[in-house]
Amino acid sequence: MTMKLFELAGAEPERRFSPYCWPIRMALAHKGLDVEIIPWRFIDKAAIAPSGQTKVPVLVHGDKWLFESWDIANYLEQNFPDRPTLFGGAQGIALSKFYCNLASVIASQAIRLVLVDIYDHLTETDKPYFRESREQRFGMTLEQVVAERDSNLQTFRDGLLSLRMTLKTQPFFGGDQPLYADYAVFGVFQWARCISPFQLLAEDDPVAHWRTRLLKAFNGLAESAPGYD
Ligand SMILES: N[C@@H](CCC(=O)N[C@@H](CS)C(=O)NCC(=O)O)C(=O)O
Repeated sequence: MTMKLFELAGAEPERRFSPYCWPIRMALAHKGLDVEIIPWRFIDKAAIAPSGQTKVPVLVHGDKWLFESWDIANYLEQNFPDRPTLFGGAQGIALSKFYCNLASVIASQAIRLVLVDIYDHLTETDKPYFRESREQRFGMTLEQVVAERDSNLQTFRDGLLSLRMTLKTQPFFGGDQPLYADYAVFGVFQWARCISPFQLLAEDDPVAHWRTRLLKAFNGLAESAPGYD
C-alpha cells in the first residue's frame, strides 16, 4: 500500500520548501518506503481536512491521516521496525527530540533571512494568505522582516556553533550514518536552499559540508530538488 505525502509547494509544483516536510521525505527514503508526493499550497486546507488540522506534512497510510513531523517519524519507526532505524532505539528517540526542537529554533531565526523569498515563489492564490498571516505574526511587512538580513547573517551563523563543533568530529549527528536528528535539522537548510538564493552557510563551514553529504544521500534526493546553490 503506497503512502501519500502532502508537501508544501510553490508556484512551480516541483519547488518544495517546507522545513517540516523535508525531514519526512528523508525519513521515508531512509526506510526505503515508496511514497506518492502530492504538492500542496497554503490555501488548500480542504485537501488535508481529514487530518483534522491545517498544516503539512500530512502522511496518509491506509485510512490513517498523520500529521506533525515528529509524530510521523515515530509512526514510521514503529510501523516499519524491520527497515533501518531512524532513531537508534529508545534513548535515540529521546535525544532526537532535542534536535527537532533545535531545528524549530533555527527555522525561527532563518525565516527572518528568507521570508520575502518564500513570498516570491508562491502561487498568486497563496500570496495574499501568506503576506497577511506572516505580517500579522511578525508585526511588520515581509520586506521589513528581511531588511537587515545582510548584517544579521553573521549572528545567525554564530548561533550554529553547537552544530559546527559536533560536525567537526563526526560526519552526522547520528554518528557515522545519518539518523532522524540529521534530517530534522537538515530540513531547515534544505527549505532555505529550495526557496532562497540567500546563502545561510559559508562554504568552508563544517555545517555546509554536512549539508552537502545529506544533499547527496539517497541518490541525490534533496540535491535534485529545485533550489539555489
Ligand atoms: N509542528 C509542525 C509544523 C508544520 C508546519 O508549520 N507546516 C507549515 C509548512 S512549513 C504549514 O503547513 N503551514 C500552513 C499555514 O501556515 O497555513 C510539524 O512539525 O509538522
